[in-house]
Amino acid sequence: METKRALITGISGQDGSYLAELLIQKGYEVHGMVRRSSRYYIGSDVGASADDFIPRHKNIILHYGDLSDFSSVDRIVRESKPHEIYNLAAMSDVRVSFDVPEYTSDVTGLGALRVIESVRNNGLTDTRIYQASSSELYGKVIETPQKETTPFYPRSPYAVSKAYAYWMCKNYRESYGMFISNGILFNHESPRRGPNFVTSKICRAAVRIKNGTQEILPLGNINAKRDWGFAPEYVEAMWRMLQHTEPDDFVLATGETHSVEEFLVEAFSYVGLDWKQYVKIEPHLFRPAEVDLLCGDATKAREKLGWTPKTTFKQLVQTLMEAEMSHGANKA
Ligand code: NAP
Ligand code: G4F
Repeated sequence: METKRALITGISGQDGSYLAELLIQKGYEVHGMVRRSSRYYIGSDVGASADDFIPRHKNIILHYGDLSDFSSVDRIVRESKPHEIYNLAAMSDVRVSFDVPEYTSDVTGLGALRVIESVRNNGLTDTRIYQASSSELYGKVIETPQKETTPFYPRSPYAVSKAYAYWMCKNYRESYGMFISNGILFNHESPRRGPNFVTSKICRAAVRIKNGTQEILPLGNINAKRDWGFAPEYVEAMWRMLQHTEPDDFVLATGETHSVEEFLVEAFSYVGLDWKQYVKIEPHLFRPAEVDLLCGDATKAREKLGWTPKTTFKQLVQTLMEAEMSHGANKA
């Protein structure tokens, strides 16, 4: 039987790294789009550069490219001829998207169009595509919990760009019969989370404060509530979406919501500290428009994909703190 080929854009990110590991385990040949500046987390190769990385994993083939550059997207699609594409690359920082709205629209919005248009232009009619959509689409929420039928109300340039990508994917599915599925994922975290996201920032600070190498933790809106899950479980569902009989849109979420303050309590109590003594609320860390509450209903994913999240909020914080305690010194 022919070896299955998958192309992952954003392979160097949190989800891309877990997904690459999962697909390798399943026997795939994995192609990844990387930028010159990309760094890796796959296996023990934390921090390896692309050039070093290429010879080490015979089933991972990295291609230099950029979602803002159609010629590179198109070349990578033609070279890899993937059975499955996971479009995970994005300018994924919501707050930063307010500072770089045009760039965010180009990469996070138009980037998705470049991927699906390349597949269409190259006549890859059997290629299945996963688009990384986001619970940020729900923004100023119309109903709680949010599910696939909940109307969108995006609240940031990032979310508006993801809305554009979501609708383009849906339109290509309906117009050209392409197999494109949107995963509407609520926040999911791991020890590989980028350092600017709030869970990573809090855990790192708690350990550093405990060790005496940091004094305060500047934060923005700690009243915001999120539905936080564990990233490795979520990438498994991305794969399931592309094995499903038909393309569709699926919410992935835990169904529980917790505030940033609750996260602080758990993380700081893990190292025996009172967060109130160290957190400084900084106006510049608030967003021009905030998403106050996200809480997802993943019933459809459970019923159609057989997917349920396993890690509870407390277990998640523990996992992140344990990793931070053991690896924190290397993550400066
Ligand atoms: P992440 O860790 O921030 O990774 C983003 C990836 O995109 C990185 O590999 C980055 O490469 C790549 N990238 C950025 N700009 C690019 C460009 N112009 N061209 C090519 N690649 C580019 O994000 P994540 O948490 O893994 O999330 C994966 C996807 O799911 C993203 O689309 C995100 O918006 C979406 N999402 C995430 C969550 C979540 O809670 N994690 C929830 C819903 C949706 P470099 O290493 O070169 O920077
Ligand atoms: O960790 P965050 O930056 O994640 P956010 O904005 O929810 O976005 C993440 O999840 C989305 C899915 O819902 C993804 F689509 C997106 O790509 C990304 O992965 O912030 C979480 C909450 C926000 O309400 C924010 O205002 O934490 C609040 N917060 C308070 N102080 C802070 C801070 N967030 C960050 N990053 N840094 C702070 O100092």
